[in-house]
Amino acid sequence: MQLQSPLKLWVIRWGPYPRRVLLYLKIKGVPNEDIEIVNMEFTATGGMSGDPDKPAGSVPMLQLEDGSLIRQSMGILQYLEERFAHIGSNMSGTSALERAQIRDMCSLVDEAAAQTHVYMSHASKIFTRLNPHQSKVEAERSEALRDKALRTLADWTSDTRGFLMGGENPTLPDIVLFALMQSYRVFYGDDIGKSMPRLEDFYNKMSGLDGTEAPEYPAHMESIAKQRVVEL
Ligand SMILES: N[C@@H](CCC(=O)N[C@@H](CS)C(=O)NCC(=O)O)C(=O)O
Repeated sequence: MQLQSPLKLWVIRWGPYPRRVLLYLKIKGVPNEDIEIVNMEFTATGGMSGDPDKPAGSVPMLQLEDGSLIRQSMGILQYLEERFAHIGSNMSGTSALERAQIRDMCSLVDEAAAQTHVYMSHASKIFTRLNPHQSKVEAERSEALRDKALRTLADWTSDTRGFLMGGENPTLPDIVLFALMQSYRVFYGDDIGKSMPRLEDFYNKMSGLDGTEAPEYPAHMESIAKQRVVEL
């Protein structure tokens, strides 16, 4: 008899948001058999292929045993933290204060991630077809807003080194910030966080952990992603 996986997770392995969840599963040490991972890919027209049964919407997307869906990476991470509370180290905080601080940091990383996406949608050649109105002004504006959020995070954590909460183990903001920085540094060739020593120190610390190696990016997309729109 074939055993059914209890949880189903749709991802694009190299996408910055699905990377959050895949990194989490690796670092947390969730056994492979506890979660079925379904790989999707972008199509040339910006859609997704790989599983015709995937419900509409972005990835990552998590489906529970009863068919319920969790559709946002932060919701998924929060759910997995409760579901796998018995595995690995706690990553969501062990007191009201820690949980609030971790949430604060994740919100700030989400702000930085949204601005980074807007920035790249104006700056990288990979978005020229999807965004025919690429603009130097908009690129610079969103890059500045991204850096403001990242600098705030660096300031909040200036009295710690390594992981953002300063402890022995990574927590959720480490996972989401690293997924963002690694994706944009490696896939887009961007220098995100390079001028901020606190974040550079964080990035080096995370890079030393097992399971944080960069994923394989589709080569034909990576070379276009690294090209900047001429007039920028
Ligand atoms: N806020 C969402 C963002 C997810 C997202 O934008 N995922 C990208 C892949 S990295 C995607 O699925 N894009 C295609 C779409 O939105 O249909 C989250 O945190 O999960």
